[in-house]
Amino acid sequence: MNKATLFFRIAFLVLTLASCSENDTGKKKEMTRNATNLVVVGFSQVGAESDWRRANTMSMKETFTEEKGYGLLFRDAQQKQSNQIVAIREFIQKKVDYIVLAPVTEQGWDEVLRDAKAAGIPVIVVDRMIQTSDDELYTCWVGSDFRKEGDTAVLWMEKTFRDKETLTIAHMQGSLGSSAQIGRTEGLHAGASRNAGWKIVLSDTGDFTQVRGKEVMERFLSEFREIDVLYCENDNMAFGAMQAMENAHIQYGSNGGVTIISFDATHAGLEATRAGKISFNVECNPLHGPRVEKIIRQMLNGETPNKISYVDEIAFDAATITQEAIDRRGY
Ligand code: GYE
Repeated sequence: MNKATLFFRIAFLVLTLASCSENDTGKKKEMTRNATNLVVVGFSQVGAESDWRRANTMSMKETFTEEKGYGLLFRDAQQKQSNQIVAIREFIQKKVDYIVLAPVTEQGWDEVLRDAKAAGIPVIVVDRMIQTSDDELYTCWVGSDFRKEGDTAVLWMEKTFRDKETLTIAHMQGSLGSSAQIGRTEGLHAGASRNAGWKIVLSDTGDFTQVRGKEVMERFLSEFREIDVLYCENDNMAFGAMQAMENAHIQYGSNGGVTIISFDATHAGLEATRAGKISFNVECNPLHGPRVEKIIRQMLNGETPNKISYVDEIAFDAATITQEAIDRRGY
């Protein structure tokens, strides 16, 4: 550790300890922060529910380091919006320079964001979107086009199953009310409404986790076994569903049985795709750290970032995926 880093560490510790004390005056905190010269970022993260999420957390932590001039306050909400509201209030109280929010759900942010705005703290929304009564309550958003992801999966289904008169679909949804669930679900529903033979026979949320994915699939199989397609809104739920199918001796994959469609295309997800367990996997990129940093740099330079920025994404077909694509995958 060089001297500058040591200085920043000590200074940041002083800042954190100082702001923990409830009796502190705002003035004193301000003075302590200025002494560090760090840009303080409060990041409210959804949780640690999936490989995607862990990669996203890593990307943020690797980006907002003291070496690069940042002090990061990281708060894991354990998939509860109420925890995120507590975290944002803490960030306001600590007078962070920027609030970064990866929201659990789209709704319910107006009140706390009004407080952030009143405190003059810019809010950058990342990954999932939010719906607010007033767009000025947040500075900007960067993330994926989830509806487009759903449409990409549906186009593949239309092409792959064009000769099939009926198609029975089990739909494993992500966390209800999250943009990732809403967009991917809308895509499937639009596909089902224009393909008369498509029947969504089962539908439930597995909350984006492997454990819930397994439980939900067990229940699905106890209700209905003639499933053609499992439309699964992320890789981890797909892994859970695979365990459930293996335990129930249900065949799945590209060689016959249940065809699995998944989202995220993480390293493990791509391996399962190459093995033919997942037939089609739509990419969702979690490496948002540098994107958020770019936004903060723009603001520090007095520029106005784009209100909405979508990340480019592709998809992987089990029939064509290469080992090289997997090797290149860093998450
Ligand atoms: O697909 C899932 C994660 O919001 C895009 O959340 C994200 C989703 C991702 O838990 O794996």
